[in-house]
Amino acid sequence: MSRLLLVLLVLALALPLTAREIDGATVTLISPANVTPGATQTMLFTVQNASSDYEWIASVEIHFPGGVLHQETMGHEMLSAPRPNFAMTVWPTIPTATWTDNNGGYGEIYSTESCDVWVDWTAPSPIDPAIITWELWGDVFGAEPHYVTGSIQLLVTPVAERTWSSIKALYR
Ligand SMILES: [Ca+2]
Ligand SMILES: [Ca+2]
Repeated sequence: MSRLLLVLLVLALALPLTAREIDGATVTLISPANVTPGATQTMLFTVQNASSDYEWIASVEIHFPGGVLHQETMGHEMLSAPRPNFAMTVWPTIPTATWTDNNGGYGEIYSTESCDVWVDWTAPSPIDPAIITWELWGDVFGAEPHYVTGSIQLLVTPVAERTWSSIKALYR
């Protein structure tokens, strides 16, 4: 085999390993640890970028299993003001919360960063199945994938019933 062919073969094998991004970017639920059916609680997530080819995250979309989302309480961490520049929207019928690149061009969460996002959620009662799904879009820089998805299984804890003995115990 000629040296040129060998070099081309090595390049062909190596490139797919180094140019696959935003593969590995994730959304993780930080709190609450348990979800109470019917209660309104602040859902706090971390969005973690993991791009090795400098692709930045442009949009975050989180789908909830029913219930009501409250757009007025949406927020996100500031990484390097005024970034990230996100438009925050709730789509009630799905229900879905979105943080979307508000100024076009490159994305808003750089390739080594993580960024907290949050929204208040009134959980349905009962909540079944209790699975949140998420989607992340990159700014389409370099190699695919520019879009990744995942899911989060929620722990659902019903409100404990107050018994007479448990109420009396508060006053002992
Ligand atoms: Ca942008
Ligand atoms: Ca890329």
